[in-house]
Amino acid sequence: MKRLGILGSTGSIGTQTLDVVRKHKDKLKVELLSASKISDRLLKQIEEFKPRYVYIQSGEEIEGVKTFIGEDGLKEIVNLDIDLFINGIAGIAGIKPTYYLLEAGKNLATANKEAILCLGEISKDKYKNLFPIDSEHSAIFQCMLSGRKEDIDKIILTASGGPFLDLPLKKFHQITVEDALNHPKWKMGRKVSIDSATLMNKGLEVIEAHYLFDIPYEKIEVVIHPDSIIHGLIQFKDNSIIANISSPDMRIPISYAISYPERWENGSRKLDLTEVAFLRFFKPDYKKFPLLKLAYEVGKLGGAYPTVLTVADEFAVNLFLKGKIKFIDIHKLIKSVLEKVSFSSPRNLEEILEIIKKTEILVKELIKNL
Ligand code: MN3
Repeated sequence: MKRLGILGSTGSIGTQTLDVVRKHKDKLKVELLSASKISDRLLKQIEEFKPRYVYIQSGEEIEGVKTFIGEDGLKEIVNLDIDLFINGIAGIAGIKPTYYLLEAGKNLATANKEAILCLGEISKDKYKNLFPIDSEHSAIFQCMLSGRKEDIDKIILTASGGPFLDLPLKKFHQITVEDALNHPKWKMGRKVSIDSATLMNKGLEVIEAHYLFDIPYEKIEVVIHPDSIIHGLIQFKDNSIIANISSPDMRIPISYAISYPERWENGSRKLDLTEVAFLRFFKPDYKKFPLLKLAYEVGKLGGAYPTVLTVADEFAVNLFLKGKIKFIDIHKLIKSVLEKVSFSSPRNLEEILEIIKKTEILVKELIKNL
């Protein structure tokens, strides 16, 4: 039995992870469920999976189950007898859990790219204990199994292009929250859906790939692939390309992160290549999607900048989701934050948290001038 701890169990990644668990009750046991707070969905999950432990960021003890709460609880759960943690927390709230789990030497399957970016400068030595759930990085992880790292010519991350791939730039000022949440290919949470619409998601993934696989930015390429059938590719020095191909379904990378090196049935749809018929690839349009280009620049700067980018983006996306800023203001706001900050490279978690706090204060000031 593999004992699992699922962080963010009520979110998009968490519920799809539990879908995979339902199919393999003979091999998997949910030991810990975790969410930011108590909700009906969490209580239903506790009833169904009967975990030994529950962790919530805030709230009261839950009857009938050992409950860990808050920062102290977090430091305790990382030492529990759990074979694999799954981090499905959305956004920068995932930083501390990722940090403490890596410090405790735990196996961690993570979909939380924000934490990987913010902790990159201090924790990247420990990223070898990570199994990527992000579909592109799971793809690259799998492609890497067919060659030596030193023989990689470049890694290629594919992007669906999001809902506005064909929308002319002059109409971008009219984009509504509903338009932006309407992703054509993937079933995802709200933050990553907006990031996909701006292509910031792909920018974050470029930096994520740099830290996870220790590959220089010059060797990381993004290609728009609206069909979302190929998730990632590696071109080796002999010009042979290895690709990872499947229907777009997060249960595939989730189940692989859990079953590695085995491969398990996971409820996803089998891909019929004759149904796909043809595949399209384009270069990204940086005029329409300037955040992708900005992410490359930020990644190359390194130091505190990927953290600043992550925080500014999360803030800007939340403001857009609340209807407080326009879609095109997301880029404006992030860019002006990056122009204003100057931080030295963080050396520990405390310094990263300090950068986050100061960036949040700056964003709040800059919003007033939008
Ligand atoms: Mn992805």
